[in-house]
Amino acid sequence: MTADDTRPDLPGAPSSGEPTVEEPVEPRPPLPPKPDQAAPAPLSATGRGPRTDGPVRAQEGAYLTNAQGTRLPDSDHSLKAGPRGPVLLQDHHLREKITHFDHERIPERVVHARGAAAHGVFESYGAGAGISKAGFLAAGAKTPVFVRFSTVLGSRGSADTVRDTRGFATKFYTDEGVFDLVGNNIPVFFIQDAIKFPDVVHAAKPHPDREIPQAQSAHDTFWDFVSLHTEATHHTLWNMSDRGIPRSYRTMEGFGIYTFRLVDAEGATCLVKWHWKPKLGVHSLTWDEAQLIGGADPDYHRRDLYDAIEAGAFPQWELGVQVMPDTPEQTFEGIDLLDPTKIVPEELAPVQALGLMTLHANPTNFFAEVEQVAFHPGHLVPGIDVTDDPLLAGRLFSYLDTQITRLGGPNFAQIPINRTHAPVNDMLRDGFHQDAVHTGVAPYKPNSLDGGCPFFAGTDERAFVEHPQPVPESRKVRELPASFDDHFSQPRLFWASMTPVEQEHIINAYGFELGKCTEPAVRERSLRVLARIDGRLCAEVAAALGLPAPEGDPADGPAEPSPALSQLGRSWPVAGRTVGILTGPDADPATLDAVRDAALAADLVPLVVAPTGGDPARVQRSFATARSVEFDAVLLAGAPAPAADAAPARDARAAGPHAVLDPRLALLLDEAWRHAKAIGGWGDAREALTAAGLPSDGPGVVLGTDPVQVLRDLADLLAGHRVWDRFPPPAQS
Ligand code: HDE
Repeated sequence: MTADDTRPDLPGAPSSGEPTVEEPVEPRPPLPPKPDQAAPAPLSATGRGPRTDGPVRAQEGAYLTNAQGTRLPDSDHSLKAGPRGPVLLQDHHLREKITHFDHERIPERVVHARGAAAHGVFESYGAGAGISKAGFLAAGAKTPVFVRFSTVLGSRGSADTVRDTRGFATKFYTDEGVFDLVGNNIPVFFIQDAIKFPDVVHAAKPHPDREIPQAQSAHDTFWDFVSLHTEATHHTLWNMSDRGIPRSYRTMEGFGIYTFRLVDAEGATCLVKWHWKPKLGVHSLTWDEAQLIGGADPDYHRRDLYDAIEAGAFPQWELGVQVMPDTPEQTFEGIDLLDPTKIVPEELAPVQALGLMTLHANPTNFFAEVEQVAFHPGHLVPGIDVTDDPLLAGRLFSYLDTQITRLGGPNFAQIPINRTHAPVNDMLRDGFHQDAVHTGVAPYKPNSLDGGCPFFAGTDERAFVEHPQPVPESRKVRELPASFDDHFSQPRLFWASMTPVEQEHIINAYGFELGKCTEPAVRERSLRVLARIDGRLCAEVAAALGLPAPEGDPADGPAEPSPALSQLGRSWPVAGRTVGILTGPDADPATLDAVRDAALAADLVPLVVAPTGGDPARVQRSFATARSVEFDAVLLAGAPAPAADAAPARDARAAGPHAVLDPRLALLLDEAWRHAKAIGGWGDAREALTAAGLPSDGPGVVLGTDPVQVLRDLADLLAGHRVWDRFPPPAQS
């Protein structure tokens, strides 16, 4: 391996160079980062300059050193008194190596511990310039961003595809300081006051005695809490919908949830809700897929994000706002804008696009960037202000507080990924891990010894000045506004907005989750909550649990649907969607090349599955490693016969009498069918489908003689995400 190694394009390769089979022993400079990677900008601990020659990265020179830069002759053997020991205490290299290792872990985030992130850029359309003076919303402004997606409940090592809310946190490195938009993929929250956050998290986390179950809400303590605390109903319903199991981070919407106040250059204000709209549309897994992936590829969402960026299929979202007038009541069309359990339907306030975010680079080092990034809803810039939402107020305290434990002190803003791109001139001093060398002798104000520096800025010098929002005359209370008591009108709206197949998924999700609860009282109480959402939902779930369905409240009126909430019925770009191409040993290489080229031309990701491995540039999966859940659609190049390793004793999926088709592929096709995925094929594909027990003329099956045309037809089906009419929902009684 040499510094100039250029290797053939090999998606997913862990290294930027091509490794040799023999251990390299000739000293050489470190390999460069991979082309899909970026790193934090080359800034000092206090903002702009002094710049280094490149991004902030470690590892210099050819020789192994200790932390002080002293070269080392050996790192494999402790210093001993003779080959059979004892080990000597004077081995300072051993002690340094082991001591550092002993302290490699930091506390994981108390929530949102499991995440993945990428670098990107936000380009403003200028449409927000009239309502906010924030510089990054000016026409044509380009702002670097770092985005971290996450699940909420699981530990750092938990599976990606669990049913849960997803975090969607964006750090904008603007010229006026860092702006963090710390949102979720669900536009409402479980609680209306931050003081309840420890309660909801304690209820949702694993049971404190046995510490199970991991990363999921399907257990007694969660349903005990949410059935008693009915303001959680709306968020819980979204979790039980397909939104709780996204297909990909790339196909998730993001929401700021809260109402924010935007301020323009003249001081005029409006109230807004933030939205991220994915260019690829909003798509989800099926529950069966999500569970299979949890075992087959627990890193599924991470891998999907990193692979897409590596392949150049850069994920994109439009940032938009719903704009509402800033009235003294802070309500809109009867909806209390300070209540974080309420949405404003898009039909009432359309989302106006302000700019486009593109994620174009993967992190270089997970710990340094993804683990150490510290978001905070209080990182605001001039032109963006908060409202009096009691949930948001608690968050403004919590995020700063939590980083002090998690990142080991108050100087976490100096960690490279957290460094602002605006010059810092603060009077914060000292503390653990102080990275800056401050000059001056007067870190206080007023002073004359540092010439009075630093000085206050006025609004004209782009200072962040809180909007002087009047505070109504009141008295001290521990209360919420009366309008916050409405816990059911919006869950009813959400349910009414779902198509029949989406409603089926919700029924199934509640049946599963409550079926996992042990306590009859918890199930019964939860059914009472469902009765307030919809009678049929409640009856179907009750039937699944073998319980009688309680009556709803006759006072609950019919809900006006918001069609924008449904994920179905539109057509979306297929960029970055995966197509598995199932091939046998005698597949025609020229045909495969043509299909693969056509797939790449359509921005699809073709993954060729062959009986065994081989050249990883041509074949990405073997029959032994492939599973249907990796693919959004499947192509059959004929009917691949059972491979030599199709033995049940070696691979349990190989059971079954299959003479025509490899049994692993029969299972793969069966799953693809079950998950309503498009299936195409040519040659003997019809025989293969018959051998797998599937109808070759069923919905979403395209067979033909021209493989490239079959691929195009498959892509058309994929634009609707799934073959939704493969399984019509049962007739409603
Ligand atoms: Fe968070 N939340 N949260 N949260 N949250 C954290 O901060 C908290 C809430 C969200 O990728 C923690 O750095 C309170 C709503 C995301 O690093 C912590 C309340 C929304 C992330 C915290 C909420 C979020 C966090 C844990 C109730 C959507 C991951 C580690 C008032 C708008 C950020 C950390 C990342 C993380 C507190 C509710 C989004 C403990 C007290 C609502 C995306 O500070």
